[in-house]
Amino acid sequence: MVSIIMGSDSDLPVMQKAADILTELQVPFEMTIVSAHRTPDRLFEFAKAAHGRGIKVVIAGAGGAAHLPGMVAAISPLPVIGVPVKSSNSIDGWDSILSILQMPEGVPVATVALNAARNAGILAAQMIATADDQLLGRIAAFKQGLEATVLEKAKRMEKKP
Ligand code: RP5
Repeated sequence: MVSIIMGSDSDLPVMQKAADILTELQVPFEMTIVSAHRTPDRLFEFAKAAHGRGIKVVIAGAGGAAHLPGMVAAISPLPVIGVPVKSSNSIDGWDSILSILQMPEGVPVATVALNAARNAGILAAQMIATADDQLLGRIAAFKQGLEATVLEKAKRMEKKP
């Protein structure tokens, strides 16, 4: 249902976090490398075919001059969530953030924070959940878990002298 793609295997330590939360929320996904610059034909093939294969959302991560999410959004009718990656060729991460974020009108990319692949996974699950009540329930439970964790931490902090 979700396709996680990234420009290089060096993006995997960041992008794995999207896969982990999708696994936790029981959302089926695939994961592979598609490089806008090094495999442009593969990019076109992927983006043209993804919706026809039943993919509903694309999560695309890349670093530096990060053109992958924007190019997928240019070609595919699917929603694209972009993950800016602070890679070895990033100056400070801003290059990747701005390359993914500053899309022209008509071609949106839902850009998450730097390295925030976990949030990309959550957002993708939320998109899928608009047509899946059981998944919506799991996401609601996940959010309750976040609340419970913070309240527990607050209790512990308040106990300290
Ligand atoms: C980008 O260049 C990739 O998404 C990656 O973040 C970065 C570096 O790639 P490698 O040189 O490590 O393969 O296109």
